[in-house]
Amino acid sequence: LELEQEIRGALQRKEFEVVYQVQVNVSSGQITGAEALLRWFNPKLGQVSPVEFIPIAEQTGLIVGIGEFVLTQALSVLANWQQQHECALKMSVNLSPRQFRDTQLVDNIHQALIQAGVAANCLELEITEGVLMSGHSYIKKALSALSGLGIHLSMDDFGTGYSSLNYLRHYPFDVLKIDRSFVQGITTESTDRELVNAAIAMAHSLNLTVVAEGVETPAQLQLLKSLNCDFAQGYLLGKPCRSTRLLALELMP
Ligand code: G
Ligand code: G
Ligand code: MN
Ligand code: NA
Repeated sequence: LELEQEIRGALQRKEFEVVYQVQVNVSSGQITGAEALLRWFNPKLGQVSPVEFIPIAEQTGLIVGIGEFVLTQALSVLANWQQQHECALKMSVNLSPRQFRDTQLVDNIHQALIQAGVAANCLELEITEGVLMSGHSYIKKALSALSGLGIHLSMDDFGTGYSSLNYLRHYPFDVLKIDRSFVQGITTESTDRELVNAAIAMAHSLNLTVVAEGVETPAQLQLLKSLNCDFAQGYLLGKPCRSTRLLALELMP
Protein backbone atom coordinates (compact mmCIF):
# COMPACT_ATOMS: atom_id res chain seq x y z
CA LEU A 1 0.00 0.00 0.00
CA GLU A 2 2.86 2.34 0.72
CA LEU A 3 4.29 1.43 -2.66
CA GLU A 4 0.95 2.21 -4.32
CA GLN A 5 0.80 5.63 -2.64
CA GLU A 6 4.34 6.42 -3.74
CA ILE A 7 3.66 5.29 -7.35
CA ARG A 8 0.64 7.62 -7.43
CA GLY A 9 2.81 10.70 -7.00
CA ALA A 10 5.91 9.51 -8.78
CA LEU A 11 5.04 10.82 -12.24
CA GLN A 12 4.32 14.33 -10.93
CA ARG A 13 7.48 14.31 -8.83
CA LYS A 14 9.45 13.23 -11.93
CA GLU A 15 10.88 10.17 -10.19
CA PHE A 16 10.64 7.97 -13.28
CA GLU A 17 13.37 7.80 -15.86
CA VAL A 18 13.70 5.81 -19.07
CA VAL A 19 17.02 4.13 -19.82
CA TYR A 20 18.06 2.52 -23.09
CA GLN A 21 19.80 -0.75 -23.91
CA VAL A 22 21.25 -1.05 -27.40
CA GLN A 23 20.44 -3.82 -29.87
CA VAL A 24 23.15 -4.85 -32.30
CA ASN A 25 23.17 -6.56 -35.71
CA VAL A 26 24.94 -9.86 -34.99
CA SER A 27 26.77 -10.14 -38.32
CA SER A 28 27.96 -6.52 -38.65
CA GLY A 29 28.20 -5.55 -34.98
CA GLN A 30 26.41 -2.29 -35.79
CA ILE A 31 23.93 -0.73 -33.37
CA THR A 32 20.47 -0.85 -34.96
CA GLY A 33 18.21 0.27 -32.13
CA ALA A 34 17.50 0.16 -28.41
CA GLU A 35 14.99 -1.11 -25.85
CA ALA A 36 13.45 1.45 -23.50
CA LEU A 37 13.46 0.30 -19.87
CA LEU A 38 11.74 2.13 -17.03
CA ARG A 39 13.59 3.10 -13.85
CA TRP A 40 12.16 4.54 -10.62
CA PHE A 41 14.10 6.33 -7.93
CA ASN A 42 12.11 7.31 -4.84
CA PRO A 43 13.71 9.39 -2.06
CA LYS A 44 12.21 7.16 0.65
CA LEU A 45 12.39 3.75 -1.04
CA GLY A 46 15.52 4.23 -3.13
CA GLN A 47 15.81 2.50 -6.48
CA VAL A 48 12.75 0.29 -7.00
CA SER A 49 12.86 -2.44 -9.68
CA PRO A 50 10.12 -2.56 -12.33
CA VAL A 51 9.65 -6.19 -11.29
CA GLU A 52 8.31 -4.83 -7.98
CA PHE A 53 6.33 -1.79 -9.05
CA ILE A 54 4.96 -2.69 -12.50
CA PRO A 55 2.60 -5.37 -11.11
CA ILE A 56 1.19 -2.81 -8.67
CA ALA A 57 0.96 -0.16 -11.38
CA GLU A 58 -0.94 -2.77 -13.40
CA GLN A 59 -3.40 -3.65 -10.63
CA THR A 60 -4.17 -0.01 -9.94
CA GLY A 61 -4.31 1.12 -13.57
CA LEU A 62 -1.46 3.57 -12.96
CA ILE A 63 0.47 1.74 -15.70
CA VAL A 64 -1.61 3.59 -18.31
CA GLY A 65 -0.11 6.98 -17.43
CA ILE A 66 3.31 5.49 -16.82
CA GLY A 67 3.18 3.71 -20.19
CA GLU A 68 2.32 6.98 -21.94
CA PHE A 69 5.30 8.61 -20.22
CA VAL A 70 7.67 5.83 -21.35
CA LEU A 71 6.41 5.95 -24.95
CA THR A 72 6.65 9.75 -25.20
CA GLN A 73 10.17 9.80 -23.77
CA ALA A 74 11.36 6.90 -25.90
CA LEU A 75 9.99 8.36 -29.15
CA SER A 76 11.44 11.77 -28.45
CA VAL A 77 14.86 10.23 -27.82
CA LEU A 78 14.47 8.07 -30.95
CA ALA A 79 13.71 11.14 -33.10
CA ASN A 80 16.88 12.85 -31.87
CA TRP A 81 18.93 9.69 -32.29
CA GLN A 82 17.73 9.18 -35.88
CA GLN A 83 18.37 12.81 -36.79
CA GLN A 84 21.87 12.64 -35.41
CA HIS A 85 22.81 9.56 -37.44
CA GLU A 86 20.50 10.10 -40.41
CA CYS A 87 19.39 6.50 -40.28
CA ALA A 88 16.30 4.47 -39.41
CA LEU A 89 17.26 3.39 -35.90
CA LYS A 90 14.58 1.46 -34.01
CA MET A 91 13.09 1.70 -30.53
CA SER A 92 11.47 -1.14 -28.58
CA VAL A 93 8.93 -0.34 -25.87
CA ASN A 94 7.36 -2.87 -23.46
CA LEU A 95 3.56 -3.03 -23.19
CA SER A 96 1.81 -4.74 -20.29
CA PRO A 97 -1.63 -6.43 -20.25
CA ARG A 98 -3.52 -3.67 -18.43
CA GLN A 99 -2.59 -1.11 -21.09
CA PHE A 100 -4.77 -2.99 -23.58
CA ARG A 101 -7.88 -2.27 -21.51
CA ASP A 102 -7.38 1.39 -22.40
CA THR A 103 -9.61 1.87 -25.44
CA GLN A 104 -7.43 4.81 -26.50
CA LEU A 105 -4.23 2.71 -26.64
CA VAL A 106 -3.93 2.42 -30.43
CA ASP A 107 -4.95 6.06 -31.05
CA ASN A 108 -2.54 7.29 -28.40
CA ILE A 109 0.37 5.35 -29.86
CA HIS A 110 -0.48 6.58 -33.35
CA GLN A 111 -0.65 10.18 -32.11
CA ALA A 112 2.62 9.80 -30.22
CA LEU A 113 4.35 8.67 -33.44
CA ILE A 114 2.97 11.67 -35.34
CA GLN A 115 3.90 14.03 -32.52
CA ALA A 116 7.48 12.74 -32.46
CA GLY A 117 7.74 12.59 -36.27
CA VAL A 118 8.87 8.96 -36.16
CA ALA A 119 7.95 6.37 -38.83
CA ALA A 120 5.72 3.58 -37.52
CA ASN A 121 8.08 0.85 -38.69
CA CYS A 122 10.81 2.20 -36.41
CA LEU A 123 8.70 1.47 -33.32
CA GLU A 124 8.63 -2.04 -31.94
CA LEU A 125 6.22 -3.03 -29.17
CA GLU A 126 7.29 -5.89 -26.90
CA ILE A 127 4.46 -8.15 -25.79
CA THR A 128 4.76 -10.98 -23.27
CA GLU A 129 2.58 -14.04 -23.14
CA GLY A 130 0.74 -12.44 -20.23
CA VAL A 131 -0.80 -9.97 -22.67
CA LEU A 132 -2.13 -12.70 -24.94
CA MET A 133 -3.19 -15.22 -22.32
CA SER A 134 -6.61 -13.75 -21.57
CA GLY A 135 -7.59 -14.24 -25.22
CA HIS A 136 -9.78 -11.12 -25.10
CA SER A 137 -10.90 -10.11 -28.57
CA TYR A 138 -9.98 -6.47 -27.92
CA ILE A 139 -6.35 -7.48 -27.53
CA LYS A 140 -6.32 -9.18 -30.89
CA LYS A 141 -8.05 -6.16 -32.43
CA ALA A 142 -5.54 -3.76 -30.91
CA LEU A 143 -2.56 -5.83 -32.07
CA SER A 144 -3.96 -6.05 -35.60
CA ALA A 145 -4.55 -2.31 -35.65
CA LEU A 146 -1.02 -1.58 -34.40
CA SER A 147 0.40 -3.94 -36.99
CA GLY A 148 -1.79 -2.29 -39.65
CA LEU A 149 -0.21 1.07 -38.80
CA GLY A 150 3.17 -0.48 -39.64
CA ILE A 151 4.33 -0.80 -36.03
CA HIS A 152 6.37 -3.94 -35.39
CA LEU A 153 5.27 -6.43 -32.73
CA SER A 154 7.78 -8.44 -30.82
CA MET A 155 7.16 -11.53 -28.69
CA ASP A 156 9.18 -10.96 -25.52
CA ASP A 157 10.65 -13.69 -23.28
CA PHE A 158 10.09 -16.33 -25.97
CA GLY A 159 10.40 -19.88 -24.70
CA THR A 160 9.41 -19.24 -21.08
CA GLY A 161 5.63 -19.31 -21.57
CA TYR A 162 3.15 -22.11 -22.10
CA SER A 163 1.88 -21.60 -25.61
CA SER A 164 4.12 -19.14 -27.38
CA LEU A 165 3.92 -21.23 -30.56
CA ASN A 166 0.15 -21.03 -30.57
CA TYR A 167 0.31 -17.24 -30.21
CA LEU A 168 2.66 -17.01 -33.17
CA ARG A 169 -0.05 -18.66 -35.26
CA HIS A 170 -2.74 -16.20 -34.27
CA TYR A 171 -1.07 -12.81 -33.87
CA PRO A 172 0.85 -10.65 -36.37
CA PHE A 173 4.32 -10.80 -34.79
CA ASP A 174 7.41 -9.49 -36.62
CA VAL A 175 10.11 -10.19 -34.06
CA LEU A 176 10.89 -13.02 -31.66
CA LYS A 177 12.98 -12.23 -28.57
CA ILE A 178 14.65 -15.31 -27.19
CA ASP A 179 14.64 -15.21 -23.41
CA ARG A 180 17.97 -14.77 -21.73
CA SER A 181 17.59 -17.97 -19.71
CA PHE A 182 18.18 -19.90 -22.98
CA VAL A 183 20.99 -17.62 -24.15
CA GLN A 184 22.83 -18.10 -20.85
CA GLY A 185 23.19 -21.83 -21.50
CA ILE A 186 23.99 -21.91 -25.22
CA THR A 187 27.76 -22.34 -24.87
CA THR A 188 27.52 -24.98 -22.12
CA GLU A 189 24.24 -26.86 -22.56
CA SER A 190 23.65 -28.66 -25.84
CA THR A 191 19.91 -28.70 -25.14
CA ASP A 192 19.79 -24.92 -24.84
CA ARG A 193 21.86 -24.57 -28.01
CA GLU A 194 19.54 -26.88 -29.94
CA LEU A 195 16.44 -25.09 -28.65
CA VAL A 196 17.83 -21.70 -29.69
CA ASN A 197 18.88 -23.15 -33.05
CA ALA A 198 15.37 -24.50 -33.62
CA ALA A 199 13.70 -21.27 -32.46
CA ILE A 200 15.80 -19.21 -34.89
CA ALA A 201 15.09 -21.56 -37.81
CA MET A 202 11.38 -21.59 -37.03
CA ALA A 203 11.24 -17.79 -36.69
CA HIS A 204 13.01 -17.30 -40.01
CA SER A 205 10.68 -19.72 -41.78
CA LEU A 206 7.79 -17.57 -40.49
CA ASN A 207 9.54 -14.37 -41.68
CA LEU A 208 10.25 -13.15 -38.17
CA THR A 209 13.57 -11.62 -37.16
CA VAL A 210 15.24 -12.85 -33.98
CA VAL A 211 16.72 -10.91 -31.08
CA ALA A 212 18.74 -12.81 -28.48
CA GLU A 213 18.47 -11.27 -25.01
CA GLY A 214 20.98 -11.30 -22.19
CA VAL A 215 24.14 -11.82 -24.25
CA GLU A 216 27.00 -11.52 -21.77
CA THR A 217 30.05 -13.18 -23.39
CA PRO A 218 31.88 -13.05 -26.75
CA ALA A 219 31.47 -16.86 -27.00
CA GLN A 220 27.68 -16.53 -26.77
CA LEU A 221 27.69 -13.83 -29.46
CA GLN A 222 29.91 -15.93 -31.74
CA LEU A 223 27.66 -18.94 -31.35
CA LEU A 224 24.53 -16.85 -32.05
CA LYS A 225 26.23 -15.63 -35.22
CA SER A 226 26.81 -19.22 -36.34
CA LEU A 227 23.10 -19.94 -35.68
CA ASN A 228 22.10 -16.99 -37.93
CA CYS A 229 20.59 -14.97 -35.11
CA ASP A 230 19.77 -11.49 -36.44
CA PHE A 231 20.14 -9.16 -33.45
CA ALA A 232 21.59 -9.32 -29.95
CA GLN A 233 21.09 -7.39 -26.74
CA GLY A 234 22.86 -7.78 -23.40
CA TYR A 235 25.55 -6.55 -21.05
CA LEU A 236 28.30 -7.54 -23.52
CA LEU A 237 26.93 -5.06 -26.05
CA GLY A 238 25.74 -2.43 -23.60
CA LYS A 239 24.06 -2.03 -20.24
CA PRO A 240 20.92 0.11 -20.05
CA CYS A 241 22.08 3.76 -20.13
CA ARG A 242 20.68 7.29 -20.02
CA SER A 243 19.58 9.01 -23.22
CA THR A 244 22.56 11.40 -23.17
CA ARG A 245 24.90 8.41 -23.25
CA LEU A 246 22.85 6.65 -25.95
CA LEU A 247 23.04 9.72 -28.18
CA ALA A 248 26.81 9.87 -27.75
CA LEU A 249 27.46 6.25 -28.79
CA GLU A 250 29.19 5.36 -32.06
CA LEU A 251 26.97 3.05 -34.09
CA MET A 252 29.82 1.14 -35.74
CA PRO A 253 31.81 -1.31 -33.61
O1 G B 1 15.46 -3.62 -16.90
P1 G B 1 14.90 -4.50 -15.83
O2 G B 1 15.65 -5.71 -15.48
O3 G B 1 14.76 -3.74 -14.57
O4 G B 1 13.40 -4.89 -16.27
C1 G B 1 12.68 -5.80 -15.51
C2 G B 1 11.34 -6.11 -16.16
O5 G B 1 10.52 -4.95 -16.23
C3 G B 1 11.47 -6.65 -17.58
O6 G B 1 10.63 -7.77 -17.69
C4 G B 1 10.96 -5.55 -18.44
O7 G B 1 10.29 -6.07 -19.58
C5 G B 1 9.98 -4.82 -17.51
N1 G B 1 9.90 -3.42 -17.91
C6 G B 1 10.90 -2.51 -17.95
N2 G B 1 10.45 -1.33 -18.40
C7 G B 1 9.14 -1.49 -18.67
C8 G B 1 8.09 -0.63 -19.17
O8 G B 1 8.29 0.53 -19.52
N3 G B 1 6.84 -1.15 -19.25
C9 G B 1 6.56 -2.44 -18.91
N4 G B 1 5.32 -2.86 -19.02
N5 G B 1 7.51 -3.29 -18.45
C10 G B 1 8.78 -2.82 -18.34
O1 G C 1 11.98 -8.87 -19.73
P1 G C 1 12.67 -7.89 -20.57
O2 G C 1 13.47 -8.59 -21.62
O3 G C 1 11.80 -6.84 -21.17
O4 G C 1 13.70 -7.10 -19.65
C1 G C 1 15.03 -7.02 -19.89
C2 G C 1 15.70 -7.17 -18.56
O5 G C 1 16.94 -7.88 -18.68
C3 G C 1 16.04 -5.86 -17.94
O6 G C 1 15.83 -5.98 -16.60
C4 G C 1 17.53 -5.69 -18.21
O7 G C 1 18.13 -4.84 -17.26
C5 G C 1 17.98 -7.12 -18.08
N1 G C 1 19.19 -7.42 -18.85
C6 G C 1 19.57 -6.85 -20.00
N2 G C 1 20.72 -7.40 -20.46
C7 G C 1 21.07 -8.34 -19.56
C8 G C 1 22.17 -9.26 -19.48
O8 G C 1 23.05 -9.34 -20.35
N3 G C 1 22.19 -10.10 -18.42
C9 G C 1 21.23 -10.09 -17.46
N4 G C 1 21.36 -10.94 -16.45
N5 G C 1 20.19 -9.24 -17.50
C10 G C 1 20.10 -8.36 -18.54
MN1 MN D 1 11.44 -6.51 -23.07
NA1 NA E 1 12.65 -10.69 -21.78
